[in-house]
Amino acid sequence: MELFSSPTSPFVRKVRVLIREKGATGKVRETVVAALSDPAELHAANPLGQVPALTLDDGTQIFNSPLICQFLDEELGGAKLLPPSGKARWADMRLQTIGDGIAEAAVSLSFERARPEEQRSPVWTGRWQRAIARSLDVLEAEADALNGDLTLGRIAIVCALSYVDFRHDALNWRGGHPKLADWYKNISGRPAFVETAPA
Ligand SMILES: N[C@@H](CCC(=O)N[C@@H](CS)C(=O)NCC(=O)O)C(=O)O
Repeated sequence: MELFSSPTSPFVRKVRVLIREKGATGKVRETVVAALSDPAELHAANPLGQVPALTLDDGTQIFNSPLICQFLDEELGGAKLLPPSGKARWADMRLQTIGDGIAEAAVSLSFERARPEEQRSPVWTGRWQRAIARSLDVLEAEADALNGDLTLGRIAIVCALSYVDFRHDALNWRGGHPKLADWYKNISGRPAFVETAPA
């Protein structure tokens, strides 16, 4: 299997953390590509032109990080990171959706900042910042539920918060979110997170 990867993408990082938590680095080759340079190999793996993208040995292409993570959670064996069924599964998928949503808004802010100043949209910048702020408030209110075994949803939250640190530390996400900040501090010391930290 080949994973088209990036060292800074929070979506790729979810997949890379999952692989490491399962001790399966030997089963997935990681190829770094620059998505914005439109490499042909990435387009062959994902018509949407985004990382992460996974190509199986039989040529099957799997893309969009929640789908890749779900596939690898089953394929790589070991302890499941997505709860198998019922309320726990939906709760964890919801958590993953919040994490991915924060990451999407934060990545959009990064792309917007890279544009010439006169082309930036204050309207969209404000909407993305407020989406992040509201999501952080929800996570703070639900912080007690974040404790427990590592799950895909929790991985997504760590990857999103870490990306906000990496690209948007001026947003100071820890301000007003002390329980979330404590949880993040404890969990982000896991080797799989340390090894995949954006740089
Ligand atoms: N929903 C997708 C989002 C992936 C995504 O936005 N990847 C970014 C890098 S962080 C990318 O490849 N952007 C290039 C583009 O959109 O053309 C997922 O979860 O995999």
